[in-house]
Amino acid sequence: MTTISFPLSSTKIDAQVAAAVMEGLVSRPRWLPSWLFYDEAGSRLFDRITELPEYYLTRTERGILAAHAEEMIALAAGDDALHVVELGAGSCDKTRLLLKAAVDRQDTVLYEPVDVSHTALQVAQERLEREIAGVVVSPRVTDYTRDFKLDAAVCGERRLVLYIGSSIGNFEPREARALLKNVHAALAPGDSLLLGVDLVKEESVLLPAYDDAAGVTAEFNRNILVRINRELGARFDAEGFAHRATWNPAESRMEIYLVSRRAQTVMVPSPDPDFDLRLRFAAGETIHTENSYKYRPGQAEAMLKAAGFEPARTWTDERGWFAVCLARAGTRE
Ligand code: AVI
Repeated sequence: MTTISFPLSSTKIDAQVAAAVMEGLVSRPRWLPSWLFYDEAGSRLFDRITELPEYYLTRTERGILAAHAEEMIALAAGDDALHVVELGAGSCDKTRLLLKAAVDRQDTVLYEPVDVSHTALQVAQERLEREIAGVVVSPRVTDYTRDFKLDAAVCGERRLVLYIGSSIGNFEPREARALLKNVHAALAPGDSLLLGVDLVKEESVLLPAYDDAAGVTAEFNRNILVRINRELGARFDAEGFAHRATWNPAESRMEIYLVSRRAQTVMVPSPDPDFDLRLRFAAGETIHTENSYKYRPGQAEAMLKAAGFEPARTWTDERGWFAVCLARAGTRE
């Protein structure tokens, strides 16, 4: 393993990663932000998760979109042309269903995926332009969780923002409200948001979805330590941490942890060697890496209302496991 020390490679080190790690790992209880999962290896592992038999979310949402894409697009477009914006580069698979329905109505559709990852955007652009004639992809590299703005609306056009995949569930309720408010502020009357949320269900379904038999989610979780080793020169033994997923009914969320299998000390270098971190983990001590909130029926709509949207329609699957909500950013005069 190449060990990177701060002074030698400071230009390469993402200050945000360093700050997040330093803050979270010295806190008690210890934690790491879940965005750290998504380096290249983590994004690939997440793609594998979406295909696992236990991970019902992607499959269920795709079923809802497949059944109702035309209606969703028709409601969002009204009599205007639709311009589709997606937060996150998106799984082309699900987005394709909506873009296909839009192209069937209006021949050409402008699709603007917004993501921090230039690579993810490039992949989405190549795939979608190749696979759906009439889709013009205009990628935007931005961290939409910090800064979300859109160009002024064109006359005769309505924007539809897609925030699907239950990504909103990885934000704390306060952060989720703030994010939705920002999206609302960027939209004009007549524009809409399509939001995918995972719903509360039996623990016997939730637990395996976040702790699969093949161990892919465990690898995804441990990859956060592999990333910290690579990017910050830390010395985590990733296998020295077990994966744990628990359902917290009081908070209505799945919680994901890394659990130290033994007492161990881990070195994390700092820019000044005098301040290198020596993290002492007791056997059984945890690092909280993710929350995944599950909503009760009606809760997502209430959150959308609180952010200024007018919920228009919600679609669910037969089992009531997942919901896709369409909400308007006000009515056009
Ligand atoms: C990306 N996000 C919606 C996933 C979820 O279900 O919360 C991330 C994930 N974590 C573990 N498995 C999947």
